[in-house]
Amino acid sequence: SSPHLQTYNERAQRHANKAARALLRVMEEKQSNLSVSVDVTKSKDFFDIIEAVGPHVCLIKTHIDILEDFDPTVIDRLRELSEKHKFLIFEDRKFADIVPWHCSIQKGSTRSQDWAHITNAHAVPGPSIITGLASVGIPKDRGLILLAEMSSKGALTTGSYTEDAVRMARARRDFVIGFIAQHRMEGIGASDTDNIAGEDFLVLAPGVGLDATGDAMGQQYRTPEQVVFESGCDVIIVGRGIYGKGENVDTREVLKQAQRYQAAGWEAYKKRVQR
Ligand code: 5FU
Repeated sequence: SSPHLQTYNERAQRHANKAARALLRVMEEKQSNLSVSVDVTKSKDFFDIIEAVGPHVCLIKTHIDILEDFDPTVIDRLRELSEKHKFLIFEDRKFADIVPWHCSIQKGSTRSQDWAHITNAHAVPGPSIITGLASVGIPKDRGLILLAEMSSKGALTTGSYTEDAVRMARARRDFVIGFIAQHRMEGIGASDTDNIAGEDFLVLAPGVGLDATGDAMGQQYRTPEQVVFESGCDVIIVGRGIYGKGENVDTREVLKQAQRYQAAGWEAYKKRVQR
């Protein structure tokens, strides 16, 4: 049956990639398909949010370059919290360049391959982006997510672009574990000769909100029910729905919202695998 009708646990046992297996196991263990996107600029707010939501998430998504007071101790603390609360880390780096930058991710200031279990890339440069990132990520058991569909209004990630992104992923199923997308992607763009049996792409969906339908800058929100139950996505990515502006955060409110989204995401998943 299609992966979205199987339990996270069943999929964890079969997945070819170690980071994907770890994520699926954590989801089942913590009963959470919630990823919180911690898009704040001060490390105090960053850690206040992570401490509050840590027990309720499977994955913390970062844009590490937006921290105005970043220093290497941020990474040490983030890794400690990842072990303490058992969540994986996803650096939303959106690589989109030719291969030589992979030298820079090994040597630059943040070196996300050392601490992020998962990172992502645009498909626009073609298969070389996967080859390049795999050369750094595979030895460290990392997983890569490709952007197949974006949540913003007017996004160009549609039709044949999405299909080509899925074809690129299919060719590297050991490393590409899934997509940023709004729907399931197994079998998309496959020809009769492609072996798609056992294809299991994790679908991580941003643009999730319970109280808003969008923002003034083109973001579009769908509910956990729409994303997980109706469209079969696996992980809900929530930012402002949980921490609002993200300044001087009220950790009790953040905790309350995290629990609310965790419950909504899990309920939609239970409903999906039970049907
Ligand atoms: F690839 C994408 C996308 O298509 N839409 C997104 O919103 C990524 N995102 C990220 O998810 C975006 O960069 C934010 O980090 C996060 C959504 O945050 P929000 O506060 O829930 O809108």
